[in-house]
Amino acid sequence: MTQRISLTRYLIEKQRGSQGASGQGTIPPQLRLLLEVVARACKSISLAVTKGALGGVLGAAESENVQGEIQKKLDIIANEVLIEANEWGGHLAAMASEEMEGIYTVPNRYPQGEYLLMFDPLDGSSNIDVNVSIGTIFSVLLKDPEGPTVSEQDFLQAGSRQVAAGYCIYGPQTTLVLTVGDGVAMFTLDREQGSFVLTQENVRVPEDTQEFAVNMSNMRHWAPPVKRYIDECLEGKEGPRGKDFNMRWIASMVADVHRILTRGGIFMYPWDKREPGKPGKLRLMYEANPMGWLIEQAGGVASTGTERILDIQPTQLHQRVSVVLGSKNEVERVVRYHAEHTA
Ligand code: P6P
Repeated sequence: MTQRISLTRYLIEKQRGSQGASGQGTIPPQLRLLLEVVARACKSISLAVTKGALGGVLGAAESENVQGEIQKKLDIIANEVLIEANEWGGHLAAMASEEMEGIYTVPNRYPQGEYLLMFDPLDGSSNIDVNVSIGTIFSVLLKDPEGPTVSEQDFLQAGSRQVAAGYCIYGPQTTLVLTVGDGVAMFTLDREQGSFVLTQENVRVPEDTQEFAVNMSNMRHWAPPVKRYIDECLEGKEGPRGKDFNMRWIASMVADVHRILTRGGIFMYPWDKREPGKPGKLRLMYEANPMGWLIEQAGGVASTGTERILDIQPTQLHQRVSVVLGSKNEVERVVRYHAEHTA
């Protein structure tokens, strides 16, 4: 049986920069600590999610988040778990969350660190009550060491400046998927041991696919290049693509992206004309950027349709973005269709 490498050992070897099981790459001690704490918080969230009705955690809370979305009880629980797990460790300066309007600065009673942590504590929460996979998405930036006290401005960095990103998917398995900039690794939670165990590293997204993920009910609202791409997929063998396509839409980005990291595919949540002023539905800082980096680190492409997601210079903490990510050759085709449309 292959030796089981725990997340702790994987991160310690990353910290040492040894050639161990994880290969090249090093991370500073404070980042290792941060990632261990986030993983521990995800274990707690997984326990709460798995209890479901037995834990009295299903259903809606009587509140809305900053996005104007009705919060689920588990949205609030997951947010609190991440805040409480991370605020005292001394590795963070501040946190930002889909569930909170402004940033959460580490209280003065705790030492301040140099990292900034952003998260969607429970993505896909509309699926909670129907027992479909959901997950936690997180992104880590470095605060400007020379800067004054931490503010929202510190978070407004392009996705290319992330130092770590990942998600934890709560499905048939609880799996943590992580990058620190030298490839993507997956860790499955061994519930008997209570630890995450390395189950895949050097994850690669196949450059081609026959599987697309999009919410087809929005088709009439899409821009022409997106409609052209999906129409051609639907024409299958008889059409210009010369091959049939399959469709998946879980309405849980974590689950759709996990499938793409596992077997390829293209995921799209494009701009649509229902809210022309909004570039898209998904949030840049704690959904598109971390997922986009993971996809790129696995050899895929992450675009808005017209530009690389990780190049976007954010102007607002909760800004939205159009997302087209996954298998390189398919995403590049969508980008080409956008360019041809505007030419
Ligand atoms: P729709 C979940 O609410 C989410 O933010 C993503 O996880 C998911 O991909 C998308 O929205 C689903 O959106 O419009 O299909 O419900």
